Amino acid sequence: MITLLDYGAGNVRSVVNAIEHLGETVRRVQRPEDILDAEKLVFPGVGAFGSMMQMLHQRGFVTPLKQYLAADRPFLGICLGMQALFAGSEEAPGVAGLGVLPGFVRRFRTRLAVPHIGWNGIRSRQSSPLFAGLSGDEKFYFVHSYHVCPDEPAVALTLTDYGAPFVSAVQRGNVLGTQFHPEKSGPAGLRMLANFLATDAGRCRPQRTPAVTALAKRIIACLDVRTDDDGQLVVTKGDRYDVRQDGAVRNLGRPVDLARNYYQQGADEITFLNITGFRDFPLQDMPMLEVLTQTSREVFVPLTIGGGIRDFTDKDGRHYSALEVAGAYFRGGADKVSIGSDAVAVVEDFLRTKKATGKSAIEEIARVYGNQAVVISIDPRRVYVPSPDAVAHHVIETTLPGPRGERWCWYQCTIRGGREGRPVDAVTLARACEGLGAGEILLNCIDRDGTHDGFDLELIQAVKSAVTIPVIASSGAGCVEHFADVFTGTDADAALAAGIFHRGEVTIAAVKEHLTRKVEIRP
Ligand code: 1PR
Repeated sequence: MITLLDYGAGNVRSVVNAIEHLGETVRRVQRPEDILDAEKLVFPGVGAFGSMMQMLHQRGFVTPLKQYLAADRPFLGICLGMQALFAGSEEAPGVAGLGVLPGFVRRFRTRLAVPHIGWNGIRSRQSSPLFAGLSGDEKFYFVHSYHVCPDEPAVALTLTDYGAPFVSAVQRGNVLGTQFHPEKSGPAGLRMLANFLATDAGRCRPQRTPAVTALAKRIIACLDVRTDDDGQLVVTKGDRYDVRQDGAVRNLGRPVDLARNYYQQGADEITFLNITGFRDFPLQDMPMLEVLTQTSREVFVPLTIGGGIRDFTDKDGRHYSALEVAGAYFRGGADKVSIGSDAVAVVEDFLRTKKATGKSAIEEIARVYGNQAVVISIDPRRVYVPSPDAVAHHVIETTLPGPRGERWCWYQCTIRGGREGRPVDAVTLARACEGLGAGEILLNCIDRDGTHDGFDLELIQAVKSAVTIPVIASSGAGCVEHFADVFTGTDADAALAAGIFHRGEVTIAAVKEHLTRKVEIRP
């Protein structure tokens, strides 16, 4: 039996799912006494340092937690749950941490994008029960802006490099902590969790220690989901966003089955897009929540869900905020939500008024769940123009001339699944969304969607060079070489594909094999 310290701040479902998947039962701490009764305690910190400490105090958990830790009983802190062990954090000046380990939590000081998001490696500094069965080449999933700075170098269990080295796991006696999320780190993360759960794990070190670690480029499988004409929820796929063939919706398989398959093949992330979300009321769209709940029980990499994340008033006049819709998905097991049409409306307002309201879906969801939880899905279409100053949009010079030999184009944002073009370009949209608090851009391209012609490198580089947040290149992948092209020809952080994976033309494993030694990837 594992005791889970959940102070009610948010989604700890992934940790529960991972532990249950490993065959253990989980009991949640209800009363302070439950902490001292624990055989093994897992503390997945959620939210921000200040509110975490406040909630621990309010619920009377601080004193028993300090007693438990002082007695050197088995403890695994994850992310903020590890940071809590230290004296305090720059994230919450004046708020005391548990002070069990000497040192402080500091924000990254680097020119690289913060938060540090994605799969990075670890360099072991000492032996640990957590390392059984690990080779040392594994990567783990990180998402954080602050990292621990222990005063005693001896407590550093692993280091990771992001601009400079930082301590990515700690160990003192039976008290362990990881900055990364084992529950979201695929088989390597599950192995680490299983090592913590095991009663007889001996200490060892991985066979190899990399000289330096690096953030991996991610490979993402995207599942466009909708109901077919018989009312079944299916994975479909468009050709330039047209999902019908011979009048019927293409049916490429069942969402949970495909997601499980991609996880097993080594996908670094899975994205579900409810492609009719702009029409349907999302909170009544229970099958989509069910898909997510089921997937998160079997798939231990980050899950993103998009489609229909927006404010909504139902037929009885009850108003649901985008935050409530997103909250339902986070509780269902999502790590990020992706906002499409609503982001265009928000940016149009912002460009008109030159003011952020603080109330948009982007801002509200980022405030409550963190910037990293908000992805903006852009559906642009190329529009050729005769000269760079022909329109008041971000125009680029293209190597793919238009039908009249035009050498210039801009990328028009669309809404409602590409049905309606809006007077805003993809570069401006991405930049504005970053300013409003979005943590990542999912950059589709209607012209390339389903074509097998390769990614639109010009679009991707134009957007990537306008923002500091990660950009996911999407649309057009037709073969493994296209993934190498997008990573060598642009600064994209991740590449997403759909059709070639669903039709079995290319596997994720084949993509990774092709990229090995050309591009940093998660093995
Ligand atoms: O506007 O917030 O409700 O979100 C709707 C979401 O659904 C948006 O993210 C939008 O991109 C997506 N969507 C809407 N209609 C379609 C359609 O196809 N008719 N899908 C659609 C867009 C997603 C792409 C695709 C890549 C890769 N497809 O990510 O997966 O183009 O495909 P490929 O590898 O086969 O080329 P809202």
